[in-house]
Amino acid sequence: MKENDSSKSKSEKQQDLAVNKGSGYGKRLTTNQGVKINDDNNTLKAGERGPSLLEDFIMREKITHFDHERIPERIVHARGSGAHGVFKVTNPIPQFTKAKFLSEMGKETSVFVRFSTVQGSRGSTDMPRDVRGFAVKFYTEDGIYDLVGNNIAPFFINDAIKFPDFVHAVKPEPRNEIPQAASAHDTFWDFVSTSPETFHAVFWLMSDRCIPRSLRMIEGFGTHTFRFLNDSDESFFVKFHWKPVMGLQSLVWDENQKISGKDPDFHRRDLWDAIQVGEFPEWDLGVQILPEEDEFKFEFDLLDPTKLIPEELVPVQIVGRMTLNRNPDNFFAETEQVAFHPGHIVPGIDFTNDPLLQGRLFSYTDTQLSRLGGPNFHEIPINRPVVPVVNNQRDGMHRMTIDVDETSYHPNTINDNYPHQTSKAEGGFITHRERIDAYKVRARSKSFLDHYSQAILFYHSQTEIEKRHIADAFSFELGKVKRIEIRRNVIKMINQVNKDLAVYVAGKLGLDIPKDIPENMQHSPNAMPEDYNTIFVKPKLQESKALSILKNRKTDNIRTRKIAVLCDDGVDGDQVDAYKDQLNGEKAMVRVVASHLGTIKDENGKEVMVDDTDITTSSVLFDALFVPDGTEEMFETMSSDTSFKEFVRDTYLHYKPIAANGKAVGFIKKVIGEDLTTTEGIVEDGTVEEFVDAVKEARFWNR
Ligand code: HDE
Repeated sequence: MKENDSSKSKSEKQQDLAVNKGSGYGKRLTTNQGVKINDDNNTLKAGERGPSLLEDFIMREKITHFDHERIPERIVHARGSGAHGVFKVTNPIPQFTKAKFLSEMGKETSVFVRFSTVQGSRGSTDMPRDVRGFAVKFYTEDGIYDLVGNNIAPFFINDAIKFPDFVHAVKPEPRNEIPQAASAHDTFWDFVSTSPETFHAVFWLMSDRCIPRSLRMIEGFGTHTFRFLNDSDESFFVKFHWKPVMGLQSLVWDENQKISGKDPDFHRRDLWDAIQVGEFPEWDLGVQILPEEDEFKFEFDLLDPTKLIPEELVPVQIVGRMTLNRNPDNFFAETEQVAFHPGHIVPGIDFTNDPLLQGRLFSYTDTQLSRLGGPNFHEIPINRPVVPVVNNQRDGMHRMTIDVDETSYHPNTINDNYPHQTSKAEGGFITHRERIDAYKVRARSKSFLDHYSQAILFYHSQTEIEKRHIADAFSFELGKVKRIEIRRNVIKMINQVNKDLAVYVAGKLGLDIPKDIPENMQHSPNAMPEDYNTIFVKPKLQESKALSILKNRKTDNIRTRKIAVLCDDGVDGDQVDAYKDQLNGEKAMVRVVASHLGTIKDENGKEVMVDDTDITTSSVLFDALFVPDGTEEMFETMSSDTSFKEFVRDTYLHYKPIAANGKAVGFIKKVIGEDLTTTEGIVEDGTVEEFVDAVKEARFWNR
């Protein structure tokens, strides 16, 4: 519970207290029928050692309920973490939309957000290389609005009918259900190699964006082009963006894999802990707005969800800020039962004909019917709008509402025609009037067939370090693919994007170096393994700065950065205290790591509290390391312990800041050994301020 949250009313605080104690606090155990239970520990038996009796309604009720505790997990995005918060308008945009939650300065709307991975099961690791779902439910005064997006801008396919194929390909393989939560296997890359429309999103997947440091440090994208409608019925195209106030940060792949073993709940825990200590994660909601008449202005199609609109072409305007300030009270009731749907829109927002979006509009209600067991999932507390729900829908599985009206149809005379419709002027929902004059066809627009131009733009917008990471990611993923033909085909596709990258990855896979594509054949179907029904467009824009993480780094503070103080008996306790005080003052999270729990004795015999041991934690769970000075004996002990040494080495090899004082300088240099290529990012006998500056930098890539 947040003690520092002064914005809470007394009754909210009392409610918090009750929640903390639990709803059963101070009460008696009963059955589901309200009968007080006398013995909850023993089954009714014929004699103490005799058979159990069928008539034991208490035991049978308890076990029956337990047997049905699980509901089907989500088909995709099964692994997720949620949080409550508030969205506040900072720059209202009534000129573009009449949606009330966006058009009044300072207006606050409650939200619930669920972040997720895509591929793995509900119990899978938080740490696959994977897209993160970023779904936001706004409880607006006009009803529920759901913005169900991802942390990557493009999607993998551009027609809904391909979604089951895409998901089957990326999920564990059907015969042995291997691998869990990983795209590094044959069926995924087989799909990629036969569906080049995936390739732009694949580049995002291979980039550092899909191994984030924290869910608090990811961007969100609505992906599709939506519509805004203002009070005068003018329509604008809009793309939604969430920009994390903390900036974007990622892990390195080796570190990411190790975290997956050391703490598979790493992201869930990080989000929970930050909110719990009052370090509330924040995002700005941005919109790219395009007038109707500009629909055909670009070399790509706005309706194609495998494309983004570069921010250089249409800038992102910030509308408001979302702050996540409360952890769920119950994971199942809220995070598991929340039901998002891109079709939950409010007046002022509307759809476009993006064929992926159109398919989603069918899918999300349909999936809740089997996942949440019937048509009344909107009555589950987390899904309820904050405005009254009044209509003639009745009954069905798990109906909570007790309808008392004489009629359940419209129009009627018996109930004076209530509930009745709402006029447009009074805020009734009106669909945008769009003229459609076309043949009914099963086809895809030719404007959707450019599969490479934005993959090229994305790759060219990265720094050299990020390009290296993409190259290594392709090498890892394709290296796990068993069928050589699939690897070869993907190399040919990479060659369409960048020759050097294709050469590097081919080298790692032991494949022939791809041939130069002659100038006049570049971006030509003839260079491809077969005709993929692709058109080749050379991107006009060479670079978009917004696409790189490192070009947009934020280095202004070290809030919530996790810092390990590695030491043991004999440490300089005053140094530990001084660093802890100052780093905690900067709102970093400092933990003392030693060889045993409890306390260690400093060189003067004073006790120092230990938070973790070198075997309960690991350097990969920290952002930076401080090794204080200490006695010769302390460094002898630490030098003879493999896990202490691994701690120091991994911190260095994962490019993270290190501060070392006194004898610790020699210790860390000896431990890092011949891998010590530069002392960049190592603060030797420096001040705490110098260390804080290094922690702000986060990584020192020149090592
Ligand atoms: Fe989803 N998607 N999706 N999706 N999606 C689901 O709905 C689906 C797509 C996204 O935290 C499911 O309630 C189809 C794009 C998120 O609860 C399901 C298509 C984007 C979440 C479904 C797409 C997303 C889902 C599974 C192609 C980003 C998790 C459980 C036509 C812009 C929401 C559920 C949460 C969940 C279907 C494509 C994001 C099966 C058919 C594009 C963040 O209905």
